[in-house]
Amino acid sequence: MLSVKADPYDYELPVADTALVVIDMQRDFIEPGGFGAALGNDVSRLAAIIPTVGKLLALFRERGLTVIHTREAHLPDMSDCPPSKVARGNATVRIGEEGPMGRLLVRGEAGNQIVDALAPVEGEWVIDKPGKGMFWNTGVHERLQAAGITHLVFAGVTTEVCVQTSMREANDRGYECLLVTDATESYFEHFKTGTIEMITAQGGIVGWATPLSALAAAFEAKEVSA
Ligand code: TIU
Repeated sequence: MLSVKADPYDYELPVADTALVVIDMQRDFIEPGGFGAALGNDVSRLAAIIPTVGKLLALFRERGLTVIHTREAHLPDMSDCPPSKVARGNATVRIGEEGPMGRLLVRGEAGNQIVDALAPVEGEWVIDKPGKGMFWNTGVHERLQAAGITHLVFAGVTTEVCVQTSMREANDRGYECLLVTDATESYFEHFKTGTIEMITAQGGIVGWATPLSALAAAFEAKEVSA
């Protein structure tokens, strides 16, 4: 068991029963010409966390731990995309329509892939999710249970939309969740801050939060003492 300095108090992390979940680090949210940009957002804020997410991935990969990547992705026939989701907002190009990187938020399109720097490697789980949360219509809960995973460490984008929704879904299913604060980002700075406060308030009503340095220090301290 690792003890990680975190808010609102130390997070106890059972190494073998913990998975890293990297939410939606896709070109569609992070690069110009994707879905995030079509909604009018400044995507450069999200690109800035790629190196930190890379270091977090390395921490788990070097130790052979479970790594899960999610992608917000719809079937090419859009049968898993509610019309309300397509209609929402004032996007210049809508979900399912052709953009510079292919059809927005559609499985298999160039823009729907995880950014090259964080691409999944052999053996890692890649979960295509039609919703904002990672549990809706994905079967991932059953897979996690079969693997004996009880603790989830979260990173990715965006903090208040797909990351927070996934953490809340995980919370309701009994997982102990830790958010890595410098490995997540929002198009809106105050939403990121507010989300971290919401998660950790009231004694960790949704979970815990900590920077990558504290998580890395906890791994290293255990390995030195082992
Ligand atoms: N728009 C926005 O902030 N997020 C999403 O639409 N999806 C995810 O957060 N992945």
